[in-house]
Amino acid sequence: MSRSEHIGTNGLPLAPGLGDVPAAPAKALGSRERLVELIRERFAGRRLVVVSNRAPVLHVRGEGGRLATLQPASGLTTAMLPIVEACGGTWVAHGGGTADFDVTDARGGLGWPPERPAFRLRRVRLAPDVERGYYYGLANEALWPLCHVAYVPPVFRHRDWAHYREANRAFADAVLDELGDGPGVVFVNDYHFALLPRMLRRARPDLLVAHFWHIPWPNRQVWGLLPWAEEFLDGLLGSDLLGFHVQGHCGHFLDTVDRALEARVEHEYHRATRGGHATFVRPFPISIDARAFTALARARPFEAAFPGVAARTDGRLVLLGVDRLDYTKGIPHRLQMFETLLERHPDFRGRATLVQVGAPTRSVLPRYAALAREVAALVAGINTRFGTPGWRPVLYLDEHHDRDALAALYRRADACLVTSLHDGMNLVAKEYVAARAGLPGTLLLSKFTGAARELLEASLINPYDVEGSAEVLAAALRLPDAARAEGMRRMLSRLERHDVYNWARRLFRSLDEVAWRREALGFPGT
Ligand code: ADQ
Repeated sequence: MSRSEHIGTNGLPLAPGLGDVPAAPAKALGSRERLVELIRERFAGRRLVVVSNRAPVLHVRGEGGRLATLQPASGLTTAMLPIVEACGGTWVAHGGGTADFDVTDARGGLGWPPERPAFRLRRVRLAPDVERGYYYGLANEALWPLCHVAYVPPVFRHRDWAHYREANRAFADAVLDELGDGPGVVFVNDYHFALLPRMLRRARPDLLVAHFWHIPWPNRQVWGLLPWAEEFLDGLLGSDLLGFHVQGHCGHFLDTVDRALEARVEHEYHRATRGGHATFVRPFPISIDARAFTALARARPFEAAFPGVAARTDGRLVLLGVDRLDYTKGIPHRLQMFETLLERHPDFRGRATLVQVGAPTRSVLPRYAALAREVAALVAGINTRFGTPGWRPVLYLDEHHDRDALAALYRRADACLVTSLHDGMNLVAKEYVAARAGLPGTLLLSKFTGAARELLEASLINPYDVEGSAEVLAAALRLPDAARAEGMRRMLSRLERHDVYNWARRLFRSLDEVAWRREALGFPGT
């Protein structure tokens, strides 16, 4: 255990009881086992197919043509991987790695992990212009800003729309090919595949289809800006169950359908019916595998994972930011907040270091490239203004990191700063709580995240209010360690009960209810 883990923010050794929460004893039946049991019992005989744009692993050619694997930084794959590992089935995803198809069978699939395959990964090949239009264009320059309402205008190109349809078609074909004629449950993920549920329903009305939308759903006026608003809604209403992180987004969705489409919306039953088919719309707040993340964070010493950072922060407070470099995460606001903290509370100068980890993402898009430049300039500005020969205020690590290294960094951090301008959930906040495992900590959390509805002991901020947020941060850092540990422990205990398996179990239980209803109504294929 590193030195910092025994020392509170006030520099005094931790009182007994403020330390690490001991590893929880194994329960009779853990949440992972309960999920697997539910799927075996209720969906026996149906093949499970999970669909997402991003794959859990990419194959690339490294130096000298050596084959290497990459695990992308993504909230979605973080959440889905343990589920698919537990339940088996097929995961259909874009094959975006340079060597992805060097290792697959003739249909583009492979067992994963190779040494002991837990599921089949089916990769979908997209032509470069289709990928550009569907992923970078429609998904990330149109839908992403439209849904997050972070004051970045969406861009609508008709060519992107054509590519989006084409990509959805390619994924639908892959799903149908994997299923053959057999019965199936398809779990579609995210805004990349709004048209997929309708395509699947047309081809195979007997399939059970769930769709989970990982980002916010805006109000109907904002959604109405989308030139293809009706087509998207119709596509999503091909599913049996549509999930969002929070009730507010479900309400927005039903309200949007009510105004924009020929459909019957019954708010009291949380459903919309179109062409005789009902789609249930419910909140399922996503989570992480908290116990596994705690174990990961304990496994690797921070000093070994980040020797350079360890040397520069020894004996100092570490404030941590972990994000994909995305404008919705409010990274410039966070840097300005830290600058304000140093300006107004000089006792933190020389004593606190902000470690900002920013994984590059969607960098070919101009808005993302501009953000990377803005962040680098802000970091340089703060370091020039406040830095001293022995202290660099901001350490900026603008690269992807392995999960075990990241976990060690979270564990070392005295505070984690989540300043999203809007976020469906935000798993970083949950990973921090799990990594600290009851050690004193400060979670500064934007109230515009789904996570803010659950992590009630966090210090909530409005990131647009930079000065106000800096004051909340200063006050939170000055709280006694007993209070900082108590809050973290409470959040951890809730997180352990509501982990990612529990999330999936609730979702599949709802899907099971839908299947019963369909059966009772004599729906095809049940
Ligand atoms: P994201 O926008 O990707 O997810 P988030 O939920 O915070 O956001 O997840 C990010 C994940 O990437 C975390 O697991 C984090 O550890 C990892 N990560 C971040 N930076 C990294 C780095 N430098 N190196 C390696 N890993 C890094 C979307 C929605 C969220 C929603 C999730 C899940 O935008 O609101 O919580 O999906 O539904």
